[in-house]
Amino acid sequence: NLAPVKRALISVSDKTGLIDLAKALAARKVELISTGGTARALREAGLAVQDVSDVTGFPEMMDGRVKTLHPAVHGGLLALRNDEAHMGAMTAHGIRPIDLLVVNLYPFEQTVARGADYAEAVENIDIGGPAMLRAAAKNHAFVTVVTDPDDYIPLLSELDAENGKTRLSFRQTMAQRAYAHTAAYDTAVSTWMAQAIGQAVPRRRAFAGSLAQTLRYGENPHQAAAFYRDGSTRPGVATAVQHQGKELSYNNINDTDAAFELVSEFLPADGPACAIIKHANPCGVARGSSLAEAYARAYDCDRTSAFGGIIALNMKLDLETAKAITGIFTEVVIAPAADQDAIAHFATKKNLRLLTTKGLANPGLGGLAFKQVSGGFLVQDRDNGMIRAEDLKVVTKRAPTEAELADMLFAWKVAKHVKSNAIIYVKDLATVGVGAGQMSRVDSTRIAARKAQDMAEVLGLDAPLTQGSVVASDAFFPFADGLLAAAEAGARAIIQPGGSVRDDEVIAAADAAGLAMVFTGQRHFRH
Ligand code: 93A
Repeated sequence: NLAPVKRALISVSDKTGLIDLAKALAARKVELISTGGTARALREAGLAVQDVSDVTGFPEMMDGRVKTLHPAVHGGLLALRNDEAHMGAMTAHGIRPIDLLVVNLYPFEQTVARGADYAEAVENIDIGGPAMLRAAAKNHAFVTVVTDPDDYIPLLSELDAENGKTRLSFRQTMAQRAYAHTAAYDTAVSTWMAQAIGQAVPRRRAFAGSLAQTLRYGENPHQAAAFYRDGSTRPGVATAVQHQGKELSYNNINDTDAAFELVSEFLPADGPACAIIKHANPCGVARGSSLAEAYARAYDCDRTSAFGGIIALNMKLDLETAKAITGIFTEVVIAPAADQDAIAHFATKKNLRLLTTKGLANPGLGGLAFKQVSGGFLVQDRDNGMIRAEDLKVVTKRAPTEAELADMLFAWKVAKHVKSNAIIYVKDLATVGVGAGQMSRVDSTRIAARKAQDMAEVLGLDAPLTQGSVVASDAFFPFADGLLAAAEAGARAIIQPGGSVRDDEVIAAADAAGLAMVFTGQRHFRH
């Protein structure tokens, strides 16, 4: 019943695959109409094309702001071919049907990403393109719309298989993609504008991303999954370059993100640092005099869990560190950069993925964080809280020593990246026990101490490294029991937000045990 595709309008900013597509359409006797730049490219390739200005009877005007916004275009896209009145209107106004629309939009996100100013960003908001995409997609009963160059080959296959026509199911799939494309596009504009006018609060915002990758599966093999980018240029897992190894899995991406966000807390100017992540929690974080030493110290926090872990480094990966890392099975290594000989060393390990990011992520940067709940999702500012030594309030009789203070600030940075309830024991700028994700704080405190005890046996130490350690707690101790458990494990100093109704009790217990304790006044719940 539907007629074969006879007339196509092509208007694309991304000219990838354009000429091949247009040649293939011309070979199938499809008439081509195009806008300025697209028409020029087609003519240069020797193709016959009609200018959209000849179709509308108006020149492209106002710097191209108005080129296709005309009834000769929109009537041709929107008319119901089985409606006499619609067809009558077409005849009365000299409008001819457009059966196929190929449009991709002004590269708004790329323009903004390369630092364009406000006026240039505004000029790159495509109006005519989305209008046509939405019109053609609405009329998918009769019109085929294609917006992604990856769909050009499927389109041609469809036309060949269907004698120059397309099936309804194909048009529906393409229409759905067109709406996803225009929705994501307007979202990018809205996100940019919120930032540009300083309205970064997560209110009245639209959210969308562009498909980066379809994943083999989600958290579990029975879950389908995909990875979307939000257009941010911030160094991280979404913008990293992968040098080798198989495709990242859903869990890999999640853990790699956790690892890199954590290690980015540690400025390279203060020396090398390494974080090892398992199931989104760190099982070892350390500084060292060299990167290899930082890795070795992080590994020694919990060698059992580090197996099959994800490693993030705050500096360029060197050969020595690369060699140490390949001593055990590791899933992913992410670093700002990597030396050639380190890359060459990793090449022998086919299952190890190496990612480089061209820098660290600024932990103080704003942005939004999402969490899905049934029937909706929660949006909040990302946790960019950062504490300096001068923000700390000493609440015990004993003040922390310089070394304890340095360990406290280190432990606090780690605590921000550990699932609540989070308890972290640190000694000499290395975690020695991590308690994560427990329903009671005292359990986290005990689990971390017990893990340190286990490691003391593995390392052949007389006493666990929690002896003489400092402890960070992501939220206040509601009772003195957690603090006492830490003291029992040998902790000498505590960093925590404070703010419990029983703070006095907790402080008295710390004083009685001879501990030094500081309050940050800031909490780092993470769920
Ligand atoms: O400035 S627009 O919003 N006004 C329009 O009427 C219009 N029609 C198509 N931009 C418009 N387009 C866009 O031009 C298309 O979405 C496409 O991205 C681009 C193609 O322009 P050219 O063919 O000149 O390279």
